[in-house]
Amino acid sequence: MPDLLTDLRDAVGGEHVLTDAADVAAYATDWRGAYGGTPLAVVRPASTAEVAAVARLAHAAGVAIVPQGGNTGMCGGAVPSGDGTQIVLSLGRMRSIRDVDAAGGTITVEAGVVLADVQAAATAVDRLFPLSLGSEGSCTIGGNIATNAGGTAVLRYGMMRNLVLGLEVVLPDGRVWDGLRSLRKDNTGYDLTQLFIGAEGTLGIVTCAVLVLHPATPARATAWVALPSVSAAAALLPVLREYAAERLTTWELVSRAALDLVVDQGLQDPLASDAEWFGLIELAGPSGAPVDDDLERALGAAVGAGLVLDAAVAGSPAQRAGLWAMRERVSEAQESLGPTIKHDVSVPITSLSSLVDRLAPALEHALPGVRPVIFGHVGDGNLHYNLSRPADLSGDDFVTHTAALSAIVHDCTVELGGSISAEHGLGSGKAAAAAAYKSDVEVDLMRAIKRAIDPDGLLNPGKVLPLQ
Ligand code: FAD
Ligand code: 2HG
Ligand code: ZN
Repeated sequence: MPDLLTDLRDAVGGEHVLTDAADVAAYATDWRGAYGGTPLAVVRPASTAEVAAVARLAHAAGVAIVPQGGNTGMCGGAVPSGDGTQIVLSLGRMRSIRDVDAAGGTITVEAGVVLADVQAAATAVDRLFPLSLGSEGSCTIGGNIATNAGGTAVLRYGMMRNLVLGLEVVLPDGRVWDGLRSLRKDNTGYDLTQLFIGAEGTLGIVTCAVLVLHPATPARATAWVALPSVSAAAALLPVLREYAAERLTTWELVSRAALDLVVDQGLQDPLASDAEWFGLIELAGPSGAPVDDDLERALGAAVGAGLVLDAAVAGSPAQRAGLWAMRERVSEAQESLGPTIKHDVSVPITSLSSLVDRLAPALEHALPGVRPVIFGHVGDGNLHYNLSRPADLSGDDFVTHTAALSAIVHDCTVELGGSISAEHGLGSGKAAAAAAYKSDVEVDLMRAIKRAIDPDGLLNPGKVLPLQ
């Protein structure tokens, strides 16, 4: 493709079209090394006009584009195929915060802005951008929108789709849709903004977004609790809500196996408890909100009802950070056991304990010694039911069991009325499985939308929907 590469260099500048193996390596493989390929080139445009020019050129040449933000995704959505035919389009140079409107409660940011930078810009004007993920230091707003990211404050603020008012999107043929509106009400037909959210770069390339800012919540109260069971974790949610109402922002679960992993990494166990289940609770509110009292009363009621065995309440910002680390470091700590087979499932919260009770024996039967490392967003009914290899099995041998083990987890989840991807999306890794669980009608509708917007199938092919 010498002509295309020349044209791309003319469009974005020669130094921003990477083709050397060493230069493209970081863009070719995901952060875990679980998914990867070989790009034709990595192109790094700096503006919406440059993104549009790249899309036009690729469209004319019949070359596919894979949008990429921070490359922290879990399902291989941001990496190219292995045949050297696809362009990775990195939004990493589009890092401008175009506008902050504290009075109107909005912030307008380009797609490559890192989530933590948006949070900091909101804090600087005494507001809150509430999306909160363990990867917030490197994931981007474009990636958060494309995956409809969740995280640890969904209970109070919803998922990313609840935090987006307007979008600017480059379409597969290079046209630009300017939907950068900051309206709270707009019933003028199909909601295109929501269509692009969660589409994982298969319908358009997000270049800019208007996001919602919330009031700042400087008052925070945080506890780490030991629990008798998963059903107690589920039963605790209405108790916490009764005492904290909308001040409850976080209710997260950590299993014993997950706790042991972070303790092995040098973190200090906040409770010397031999319980099998633990949790992180956070309440937040405006300055002066009685979050400490609310938390104390909620924990008192929970202990009285036998739902909490023991609790440690953070007495300082450092202690709070220590409690949060027990939850946020699990994902990274599990990598120390070798390759992880990840599952990101959700079920109605009242079915969580059935899910856990059914899966343990079924997985042990399928692969004796397999180690579940379970954690996640229990308040949202969302568990990361991750698996590590049996001690006597190599990582390479372990991953050959992926299809069989994932089928057990996913079948059980679907039987309980759940979803096989709660917050991470489908990428290439789960596209076929999701299609198999959906009805023909649902898959037909999804394919019709894809064909209408990307008739040549040039935007992130094979992601979300399997290739036909
Ligand atoms: P990428 O990985 O680069 O891309 C993800 C998908 O979005 C790909 O399909 C890509 O093609 C598409 N895409 C990226 N940018 C654009 C764009 N501008 N336009 C169109 N498509 C685009 N996720 C959660 O939901 N909740 C969590 O709690 C959470 N915790 C995490 C913790 C850790 C330690 C890690 C490593 C990851 C975690 N994630 C979590 C997953 C991940 O961080 C999110 O999916 C995040 O939203 C991805 O952002 P990114 O910029 O890295 O996107
Ligand atoms: C989290 O909640 C992330 O920590 C990562 O969604 C989950 O590593 C995982 O499977
Ligand atoms: Zn998560």
